[in-house]
Amino acid sequence: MKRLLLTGFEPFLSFTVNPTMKIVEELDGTTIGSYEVMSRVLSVDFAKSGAQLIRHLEELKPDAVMSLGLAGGRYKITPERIAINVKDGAADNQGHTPLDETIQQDGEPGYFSTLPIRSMVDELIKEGLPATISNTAGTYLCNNVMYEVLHYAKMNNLDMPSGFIHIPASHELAIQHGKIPSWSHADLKRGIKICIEVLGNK
Ligand code: PCA
Repeated sequence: MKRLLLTGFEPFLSFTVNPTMKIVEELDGTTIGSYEVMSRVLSVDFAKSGAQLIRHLEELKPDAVMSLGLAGGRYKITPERIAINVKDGAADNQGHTPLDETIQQDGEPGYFSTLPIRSMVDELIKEGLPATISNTAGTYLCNNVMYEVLHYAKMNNLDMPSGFIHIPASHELAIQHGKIPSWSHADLKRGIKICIEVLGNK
């Protein structure tokens, strides 16, 4: 059985709940397609989350990594195409606001996702769930985490499919927030399970 490291994030900014946290916690220890899921929740912290993730990679030695993040305001499931070597954004949960910084000084300007993003989108749509490839993961923590994993895989010559998927808000979050579109938790979770199945068929 292959092992998948599935990560989510804690709440941040005006988002009092992070739907990715509940999804990864519920999928932890389950088997989906050819993968056994091992979940971890990451901090929204520019100084910490990269190192946190590398520690999980070294400890769990997964065959693949799928990281999830909330994109409050998006209304589709959006596998990300690329992570860029930039940290810049709103305050993280420790109040850091990096400006035009690089993530890794010796890193490439960008790394493409090595997850089967086109097949994931095709299958989600076939299953009736709105989805599209996103061409920007932003420059906040989600981009940061996606970049760190792909950089680590490259530096260590690992054949480890890795990448990031942004998801819309859950109804629970949207009602608290008041100004963003949302999906049911069940549909968000089903979407992620479909993505893991597609990865397993790769
Ligand atoms: N989404 C943020 C960081 C944490 C999360 O769930 C992002 O898109 O960068």
